[in-house]
Amino acid sequence: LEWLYSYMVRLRLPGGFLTPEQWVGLHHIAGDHSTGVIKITTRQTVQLHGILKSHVKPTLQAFNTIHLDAIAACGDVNRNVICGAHPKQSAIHEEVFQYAGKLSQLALPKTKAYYEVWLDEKPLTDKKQEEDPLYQDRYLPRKFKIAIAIPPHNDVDVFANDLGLIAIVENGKLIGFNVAVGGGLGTTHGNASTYPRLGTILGFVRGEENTLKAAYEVITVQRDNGNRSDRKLSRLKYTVDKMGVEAFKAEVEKRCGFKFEEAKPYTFTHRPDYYGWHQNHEGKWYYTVFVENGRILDEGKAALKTALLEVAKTGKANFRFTCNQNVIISDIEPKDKQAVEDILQQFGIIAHTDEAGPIRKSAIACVAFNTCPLALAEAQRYLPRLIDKIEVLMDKHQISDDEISVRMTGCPNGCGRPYAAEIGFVGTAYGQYNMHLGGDRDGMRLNKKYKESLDEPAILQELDNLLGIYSKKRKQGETFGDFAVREQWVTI
Ligand code: SRM
Ligand code: SF4
Repeated sequence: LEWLYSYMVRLRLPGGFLTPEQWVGLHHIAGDHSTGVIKITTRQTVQLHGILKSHVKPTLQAFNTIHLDAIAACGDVNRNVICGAHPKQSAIHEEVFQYAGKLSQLALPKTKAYYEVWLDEKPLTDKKQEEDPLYQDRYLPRKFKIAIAIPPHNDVDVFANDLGLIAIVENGKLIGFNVAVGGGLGTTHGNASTYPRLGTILGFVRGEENTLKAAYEVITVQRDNGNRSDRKLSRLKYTVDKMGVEAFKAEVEKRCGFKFEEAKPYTFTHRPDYYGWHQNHEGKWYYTVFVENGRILDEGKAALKTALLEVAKTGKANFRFTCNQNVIISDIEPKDKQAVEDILQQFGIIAHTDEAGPIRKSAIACVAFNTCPLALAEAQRYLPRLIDKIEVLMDKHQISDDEISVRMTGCPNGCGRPYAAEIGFVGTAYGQYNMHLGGDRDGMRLNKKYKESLDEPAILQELDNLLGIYSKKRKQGETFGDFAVREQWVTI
């Protein structure tokens, strides 16, 4: 007898896209091998939990039959490449989605071990085929993350990534990207040398060839200069700060053989998802479903999992995950819209999405208990209940329409990006959270710690007071995060 080990499988899904056939497959694989809950992550993909050891191989083999894999979804490599998810945003969405695929491919490890171990492929006889010019014999010092944002929407939280690309569109054409480096959020309680950091823009790169080259060389500079002796200090953010932004940029430019142009102007005005029905430039329809903390299951009045399966079975829609842990039922022809709407009505999805309040819809929580081994406090199992109580306070102070961003994690690693929220809760112990304030609404400014290790009564007391002052004293259009800074509740 051995321990009853159980595992989590996370898919590599650049740009977060699934066909209806893949959705049906995912649904059944989740049912056959895991807890059954399909969990959308903050990086636009899905995880399945509770996969018993003997089910890991069948799970990966089943995913392979629907052309999905879990390669490099974890580890000291480039992770799932994320991009703006809302196809209604602009005609360039498809182009940016292609970039996500190309970047994922560019930075995919060359080893065929996944195929040999899980898919029973014969080991390569010519090991030269596995030579890896990017990862060589050492991989990266640490995980590496790439995001592509399409202004004005920052649904990917572009500055929280090691490499952030901001799409620049001129006369309706994608001409290139502003390149930001050194974003990353993980910290360690009690280790003052760790810190969250937003990416710094190095400049603009034009065209596909230069963009891919720049991305590749940012990774090689990290590979060759990142800290390999202390994993707490090994992300690109520390490399950039150790080398200095100008020296880092010069090294990337030297390896690229070209210089960055001056960064182009851009503006972000929105970060949460655009819920409900929207039509894109081609006339196709999209419905963004609210999935609280990314957990797809049949619960309460909304049979989310069944509804999405029924939609997939019609073959009339694709699926796109968002970095806000939601799913967009996408690419629906006008003639098919009613059929999808009927299914969503039947299973309570439209009511579920419409009835959730703005603060709930813009909130994020990480997994935390009971599967995350690093959790110190609850997050996705607790935030919905805390929001019930925050909503009562918002009602009391007549600000229930306010989309204040609230994010919670069960530890300081930052998986729900709490440091980039207007109100961030970071778990310190069971039932206790550091409260952070002063981030902006669009992911351009980090928050700061306001109070330490608060339990629920203390959180609600603080919020009652702060929301009351905000409601009375804010200027027209002023957000809670901006107000917190103006009031000097934290010093930014
Ligand atoms: Fe994360 C580790 C879950 C996005 C920073 N993260 C973990 C692990 C794998 C725990 C572990 O190492 O054993 C968590 C698995 C929990 C579970 O039971 O499933 C975990 N991270 C998640 C997800 C599922 C949270 C969610 O609820 O959506 C997200 C999966 C993303 C994906 O699909 O790839 C997730 N993690 C993030 C993000 C947000 C982002 O990337 O936009 C961050 C902050 C950004 C960053 O990387 O700086 C993040 N996760 C971490 C860290 C801290 C890294 C650091 O630099 O210090 C760890 C711990 C580590 O790597 O040692 C971590
Ligand atoms: Fe686990 Fe911490 Fe990440 Fe939450 S933030 S999923 S508790 S590692």
